[in-house]
Amino acid sequence: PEVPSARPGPTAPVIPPCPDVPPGLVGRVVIEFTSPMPLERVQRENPGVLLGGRYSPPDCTPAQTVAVIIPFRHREHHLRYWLHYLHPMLRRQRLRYGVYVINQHGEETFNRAKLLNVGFLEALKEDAAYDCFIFSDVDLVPMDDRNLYRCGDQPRHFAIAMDKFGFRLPYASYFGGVSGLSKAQFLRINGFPNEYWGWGGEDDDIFNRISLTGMKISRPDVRIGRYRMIKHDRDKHNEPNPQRFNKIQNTKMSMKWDGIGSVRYRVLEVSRQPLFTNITVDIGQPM
Ligand code: UDH
Ligand code: NGS
Repeated sequence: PEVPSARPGPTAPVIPPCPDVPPGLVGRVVIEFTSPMPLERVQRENPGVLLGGRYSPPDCTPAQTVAVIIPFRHREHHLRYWLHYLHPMLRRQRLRYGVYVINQHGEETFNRAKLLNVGFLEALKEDAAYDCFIFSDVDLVPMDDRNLYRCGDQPRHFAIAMDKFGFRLPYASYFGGVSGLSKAQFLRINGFPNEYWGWGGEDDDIFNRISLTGMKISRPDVRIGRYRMIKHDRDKHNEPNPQRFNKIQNTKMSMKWDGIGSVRYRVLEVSRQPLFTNITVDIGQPM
């Protein structure tokens, strides 16, 4: 018997895969942090972004689903600029994405890498389709939309030419600011360390994990990977961690037991805002 062929009717439009090079990128973008940036304005300018900061291009089907994870505490004013510049850029890049702000509860010592581990797990709880994770500081805005926020066959470092470093790497193994790993790459390095409390070294530990598992870091062209950082003073409760120099000598051992497999935390609130999902979490304190 003949099987009737499925006909694409008016109710089932066929959406083609997104092209490798997104059409309509503009290249260099002017970035400044002087005029005030009300959230209502950012919301108004990004009507296509759905509750929780989710977006999917209307005209093509992306190959990946990207979770953007931001470690956070008391930086609302930076977040408004970040959302203002990044949402339009990510839309132009034709990404299917969601934005997750991982807000450390309380006033204990800040722990950036542990918050990023929480972001990985909590984003996957929201949507098991996430297969690419971009980890971004809240104060870093790309100056060129050709710096595509997606994952490749090696872990990617995006923030390679920051204004505060004279638009180049401060040192060859620098992996701070903005980075991206596929789900498989992230699991291969047992995620990020949970035991770097306070400022510094956690990005170097992540670099070590990547090298120790035989992966190589991929980076954009230095003319494209340019960033502006929003100037700020040192935060309270994020003092330089005096243990960081010792700890980064020990990654080969510590990564076996300290990572995504051992992270302990308590989610206090998940709140879907118009432009991002806010996850407030108790991550404890240094032992
Ligand atoms: N973060 C917060 N709140 C904090 C601390 C850190 O949200 O209290 C997040 C935020 O996403 C930030 C990231 O963690 O972008 C990295 O922390 P950081 O901005 O403190 O690190 P950075 O190296 O600055 O940029 C260190 C202090 C430099 C002081 C320079 C004074 N001129
Ligand atoms: C290194 C830190 C990194 C830090 C980088 C840039 O010394 O965590 O400086 O810092 N490593 C250690 O302390 C072991 S910055 O100039 O942005 O303040 O990311």
